[in-house]
Amino acid sequence: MNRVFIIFMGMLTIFGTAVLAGCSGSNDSENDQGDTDSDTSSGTDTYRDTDLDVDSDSDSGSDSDSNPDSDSDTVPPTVSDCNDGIDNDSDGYTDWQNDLGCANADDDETSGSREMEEGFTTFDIGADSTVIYVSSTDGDDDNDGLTPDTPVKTIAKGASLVTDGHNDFILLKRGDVWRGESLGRFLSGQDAEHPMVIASYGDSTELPRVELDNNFIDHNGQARSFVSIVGLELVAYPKIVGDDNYDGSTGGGFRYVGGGSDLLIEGCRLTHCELTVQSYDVNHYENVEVRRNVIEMNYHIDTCGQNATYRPSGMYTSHVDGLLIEDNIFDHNGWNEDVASACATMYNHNMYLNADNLVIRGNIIARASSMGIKMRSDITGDCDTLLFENNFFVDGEIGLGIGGNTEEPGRFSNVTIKDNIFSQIGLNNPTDRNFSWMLDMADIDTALNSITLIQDQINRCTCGEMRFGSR
Ligand SMILES: [Ca+2]
Ligand SMILES: [Ca+2]
Ligand SMILES: [Ca+2]
Ligand SMILES: [Ca+2]
Repeated sequence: MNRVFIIFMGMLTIFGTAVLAGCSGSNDSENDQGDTDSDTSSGTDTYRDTDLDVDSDSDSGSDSDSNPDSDSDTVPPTVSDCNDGIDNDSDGYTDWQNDLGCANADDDETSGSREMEEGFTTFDIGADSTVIYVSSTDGDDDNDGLTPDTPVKTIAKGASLVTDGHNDFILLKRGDVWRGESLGRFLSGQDAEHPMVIASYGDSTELPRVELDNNFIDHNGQARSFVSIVGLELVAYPKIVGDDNYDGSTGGGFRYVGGGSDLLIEGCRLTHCELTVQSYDVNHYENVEVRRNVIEMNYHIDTCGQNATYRPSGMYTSHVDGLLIEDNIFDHNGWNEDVASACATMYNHNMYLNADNLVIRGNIIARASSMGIKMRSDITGDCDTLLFENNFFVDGEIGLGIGGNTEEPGRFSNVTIKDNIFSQIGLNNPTDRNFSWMLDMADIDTALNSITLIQDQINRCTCGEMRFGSR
């Protein structure tokens, strides 16, 4: 939580210095609901490009050794289960460096509910679990990978040592860096309570960093279930300006195009990557959780002039049943002002979503090319039970958009929008369309009857307008 909190505070500092400006009117005669694209949100969509990256630095790393600095004026940490050098729960793993039951250094070593673990997802190693250690600095693919002293080197080798359908763990050493590795379709875990886990180990407080030139995992039409990805930094290096292999267009992220259930991505930092979850053909995604991640700076070259050829967003979903998007930071997806041809367009958003039983709460949603969240459906009865709660939206030209594109009735139902803050929507106006709308509800008259919007809830906006009804 500290890492995310630090980033959060940094963002508040940035936004705190911004001047309230650019609250221009919003009457553009043209289509405006963001997107008029032809790519439907139906499940058989074609692959959408995922993009990559920008900033290459990793998180702030604090001193993690066991000897507190003598010149520190901070209070030494309290000795607790997760920093006492003892395997308190006798599972063979000691303290936060190795025991995945530790939410932080002040915790106990057993895994509890998220409510008991400061909101984090923690894990107990099963009696039948295989745990594989992977280190780019210490590893050797001729090792057995079974201990921190005998790690393998490549992620692919690590993946070859766990078993499909098992409650196995691949742990990447914190602070290490891999480049050009990916896992293809990867595997499934045992069940919802016993997933396949990719997480981390070691003394460093830097996340393990994987520099991608392809999707880290690409279901590619198949179904994979019960997989948790926790605490990784993923960056698409062909989109890092200045990288030797920069091209501004290729890269990767997560391409969950296929189906499966109980997939978790938590505590990761995705830079220049897109997270796609798109049901395909006979497969369907259910119970997908995206929590406490930073998803930032996805873009693609050649998007100027409202070019719809490329649609880089931070996250794209299509026909997911049961989607939780919680406590994340989505920042500056869809464009990159440091790349001349990577313009903001009406087609690119922080989140571009289609789902049932959707919960989006506690997120910071900042500086989208167009919309912070765009909800898309073209089918009557398609998107039911949507909750948008306690999010902070800032900048972008539209905070939350629901509807548009087509005019089928009743595409969205049981919609609740409450306790959000919309701040300085339209501040930077990157698309030059002069919009500053906190909410844009278009062509969804049926859905509007079901929206719980103002009433006792608070939706505050420091800048911008709301627009309801048909265009
Ligand atoms: Ca301990
Ligand atoms: Ca332990
Ligand atoms: Ca714990
Ligand atoms: Ca434990």
